[in-house]
Amino acid sequence: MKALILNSGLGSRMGVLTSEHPKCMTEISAHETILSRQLKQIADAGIEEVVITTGYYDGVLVNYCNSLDLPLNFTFVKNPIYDQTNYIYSIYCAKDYLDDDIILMHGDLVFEHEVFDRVLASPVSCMTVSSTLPLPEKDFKAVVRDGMVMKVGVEFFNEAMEAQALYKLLKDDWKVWLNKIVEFCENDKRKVYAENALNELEGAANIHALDVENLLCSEIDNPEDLAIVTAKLKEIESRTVYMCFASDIIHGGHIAIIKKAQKLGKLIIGVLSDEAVASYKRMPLVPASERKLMFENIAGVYKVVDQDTLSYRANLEKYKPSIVVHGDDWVTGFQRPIRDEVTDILATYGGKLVEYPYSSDPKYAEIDARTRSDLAMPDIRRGRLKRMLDAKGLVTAMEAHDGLTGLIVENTVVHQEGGAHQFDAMWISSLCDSTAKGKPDIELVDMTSRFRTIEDITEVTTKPIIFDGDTGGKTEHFVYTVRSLERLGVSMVIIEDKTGLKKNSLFGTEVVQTQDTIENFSAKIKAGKKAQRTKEFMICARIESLILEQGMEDALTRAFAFAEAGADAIMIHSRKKDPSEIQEFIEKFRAKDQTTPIVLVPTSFNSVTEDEWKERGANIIIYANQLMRAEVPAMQKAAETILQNHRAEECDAMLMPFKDIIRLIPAEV
Ligand code: SPV
Ligand code: MG
Repeated sequence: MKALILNSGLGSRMGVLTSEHPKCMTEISAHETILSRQLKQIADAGIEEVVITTGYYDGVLVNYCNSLDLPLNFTFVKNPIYDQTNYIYSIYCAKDYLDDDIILMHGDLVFEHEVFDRVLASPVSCMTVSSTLPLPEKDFKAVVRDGMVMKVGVEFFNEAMEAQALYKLLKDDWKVWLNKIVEFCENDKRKVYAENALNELEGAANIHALDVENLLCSEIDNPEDLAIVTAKLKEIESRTVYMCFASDIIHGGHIAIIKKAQKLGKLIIGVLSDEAVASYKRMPLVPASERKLMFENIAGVYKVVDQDTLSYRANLEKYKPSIVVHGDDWVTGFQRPIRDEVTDILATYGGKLVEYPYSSDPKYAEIDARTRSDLAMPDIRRGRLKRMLDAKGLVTAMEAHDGLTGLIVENTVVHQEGGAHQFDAMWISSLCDSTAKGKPDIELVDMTSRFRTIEDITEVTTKPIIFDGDTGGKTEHFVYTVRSLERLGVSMVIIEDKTGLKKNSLFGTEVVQTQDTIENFSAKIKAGKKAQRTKEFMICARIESLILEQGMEDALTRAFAFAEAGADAIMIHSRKKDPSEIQEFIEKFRAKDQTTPIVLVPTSFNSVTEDEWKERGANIIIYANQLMRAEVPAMQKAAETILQNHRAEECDAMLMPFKDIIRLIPAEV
C-alpha cells in the first residue's frame, strides 16, 4: 500500500500563511503542521511508501519532509505546469509510481486518528463522508446510492453527503479511476478535479461511502477553517483515555490495544495492585511496582497510576478520563458488574467506553500457559505464599490430599461482586493424608510417603503449599525434612509443640498427649531455620496449649518464645466451637507482636468469617479437612445405595458424569 498526497497547489485563500511555503506546511498546533501530522499518521499505520506531488515551493516542501526524520520513503513528483493545471494533472504526472493499493488524500486535510483507522481497516475501496454534517455550499459533496459513491463534486446537492478527499483505493478500483484520469489529461482536460474523471465512471470504481459522522475530517482552505480545526484538535488532544492492566507479562496483544488506545487521547494506565490481582486470578509473578515500571517505559504512555481495587471507581472519579478502553471480554461473565459500574460512572460526566475485540490468538494463550507452568516450578511456587501474605494480609488454604483434590483447590472459583473468589494455597494435612491411606494420624505415614503426596499434588497444580509437619520428628530429622520440603517447592511447614506419640488435636485431652518443652521446641525451630537454604521458606510453630487445656498464659508464653526462636508464623489451635479463646489469644498476642503472621484452623470454631479474622489480626485461614469430610459420606451413600438395590441405577442421580470429572484434569499443567 502506498500513500499519495496532493500538494502541488498554493492555497491562495490562506493569505500570508502561505507566503513562504505550501499550504500543507501550515501549523495546526505548537508541534505539528498539516503535513507532518498526515505523515506521522501514515508512518504509524506501517505504510512506508509515500508519493507526494509538488508544485509551489517544491524545494521547501522536499526539505521539510526529509527533515521530519520519519520511517518513510518519499517519491516527490513535480507537476511542471502546477500553475496552469489542477491536481488531476499532478496525479497524471505521478501515474508510474501508483501501481498499488492507494491511500489518497488532499494535502490540506486534517483528520483524527479514528477516521484514518477506519479508512485503513476498510476491506473495500472507500471515501470519507459525513451523514451528520450540513452540506457545504462550495466544497465537495458525494452522491451516495446504496452506500456507494456515485459522483463527487461541489455541484451535487441531491442524495448528497458532505465528503472529504480521503480515499482508500484497492489496486483494481484505483486502476479504473487512474485510466480515466490519464484519458482526461491526454485529452487536455487538465483543469478539472480528478473526481470529474471519477464521475464519468458512474460507480465503476466501486468506492464505498465511509461515514465518519462528526469525527474530525476537514480540509483547511482559509484562516477561519484553520481556527476551527486547531480548536477541535486541541480538544481531541486533551482527551484522556484510561485502561487497567493486571498482566505481568506484556505481549503483542497488549501492545496492539495500547497503541489503539493512545490514538484516542493521552493514555493513563492503571496497574492493578497485587492484592486485587490475587483476588481474582493468582498472585502475579511480577509485583505491582515492577509492573508499573514496564508500562511506564512503553512509548507514548502518558501516565501510569495504581489501581488498588477491581472496581475502577476511585480512579475514574480522580482522573475523569474522557474514554475508558477495555477488551470486549467483560461484556459477559464475572467482570460484567465491574463494566456496569464503569458505564454508570462514565455516564455521570459524559465519558465514553470503547471496547475492542478480545484477542483469542492462540499464541497469547500459549504464553499464558507457559506462565502457568512456570508457576508450578518449585522456586517460583515456594516464594508466592510470603508475597501473597504481604499483598493480601489474609490468605486462605484448603486441604488437598491427592492430585484430584489438589485440582479442586486449584480450580474452584466462585464469582461474586465482579470478583472471582478462590483459595490462595493448599494445606497438606497429616490427618487427611493419613486417612486417605486408611491409617491413623499418629505420624505413622512416613515422610517419604508424605512427600509422594506432595509430588502428586505439585505435578498438577500451581498454588503455594503449606505442609502439616506434625511434630517435625526428631530435631536431627527435621533439618532434613526442611530441605526436602524446600526442594519440593513447599512454602511453609507447620510443626506442633508435641512430643512422643502424637495424636490428632481434635481428640484433645481424650487421649494421652505430651507437649514439648519450650526449650526443646525452640531448639527445633532454630535448627530448622538454620538448615533452610531458601530465604522464602517459612517454619510455623503450632501451639497446642489450648487443645491440651494448659491455659491462655501458657499459649502466649510459648508463642512469644517461639517467635523469638525464629518461627516465621504462629499457629494457635482450639477444638472449641466458641471462637472466644482464639480471639482472646490474637488480641493479646497482637498487643505485643504486630507482625508475626497468625495461622488458624477454624474447623470447630467455624462461625467467624475470613474478613472478621483479618480484622482481628489473623493472617492464614486453613480449611483443614472439609473436602475429605465431604467425600466420605458421599462415597458411603453411593456404596449403600448399590448394595440396597443390587444395581447402580438408583445411585446415578447422586453421581457426577465422568466426562465432567475428566474436565478437571488438565491436558498439560
Ligand atoms: C491436620 O489437618 O492434620 C491438622 C489440623 O493437624 S487438625 O486436624 O485440626 O489437628
Ligand atoms: Mg495434622
